[in-house]
Amino acid sequence: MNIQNSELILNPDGSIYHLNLRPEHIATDIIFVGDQDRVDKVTQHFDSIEFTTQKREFKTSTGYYKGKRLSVISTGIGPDNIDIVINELDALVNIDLETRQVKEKHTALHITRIGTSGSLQHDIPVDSFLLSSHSLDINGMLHAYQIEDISNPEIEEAFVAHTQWSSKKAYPIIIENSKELETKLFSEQTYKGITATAGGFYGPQGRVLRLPLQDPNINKKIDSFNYNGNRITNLEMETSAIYGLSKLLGHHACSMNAILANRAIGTFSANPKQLVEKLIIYTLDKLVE
Ligand code: R1P
Repeated sequence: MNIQNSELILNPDGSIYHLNLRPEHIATDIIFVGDQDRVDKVTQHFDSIEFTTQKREFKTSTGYYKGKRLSVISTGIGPDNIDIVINELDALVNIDLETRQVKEKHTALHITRIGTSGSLQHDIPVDSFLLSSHSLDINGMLHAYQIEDISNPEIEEAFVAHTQWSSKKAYPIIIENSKELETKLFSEQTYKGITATAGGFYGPQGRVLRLPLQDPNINKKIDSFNYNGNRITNLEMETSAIYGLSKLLGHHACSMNAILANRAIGTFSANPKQLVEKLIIYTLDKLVE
């Protein structure tokens, strides 16, 4: 069946609508960053860059690091952007853009996010690295899809009971990372835990400036959740959407987090740029090992 022009939108040069990319522009190993300025911070370490483009917050550069072809893409902020980025990247490799038909042969992408995040636990300090073994989706974007095969009802039910999660909010979903990528990226230099992904920076992450929260104790309840030794270690805004859509579409994904803040203690890194730079180099080297 042909996918209609209104559903799969291409630009006049044949590139996909938001990312501005054609299939030949991307590698199958991809690094996601949030901030578009972070793309150059990654590619400055490359041997060579073959292609760069940008539309809105989506900047892509493809090149070689120590002989491995990699694309670096900025996703901007939030799960709504991840819906665009992953669906469009998947279309580039798994849909024939000329015939508008799904290809018979599936191509799996390997997606590693290098992000910044706030720790929720006293013992996961500022300036550390954390690999997301799972992600807890509390933003709801994934509920637009059929998620039965990727969710983990037992732990989700335990989380709902522990937090007395309001039924008016999106039902939480726990999604696993790619064990293949985790094996490459994990070391004694990284903490590991469940990363919660919120759909906003302030209220949805329990921050209060002038607006009271639906549940003023939500962060304390999230911090104290423990399921067979699995804790929710940090909060950010993309990982569950990346894990969920990657699993549904047959791609591999793993998130690496630079812990900039410790929300349990109230501290913030004295040198966030240096920490992100260290995580970039660590991740690049692990990907080519
Ligand atoms: C919020 O300031 C942004 O920073 C974090 C959050 O997930 C959100 O995107 O990640 P990035 O630094 O990767 O953008």
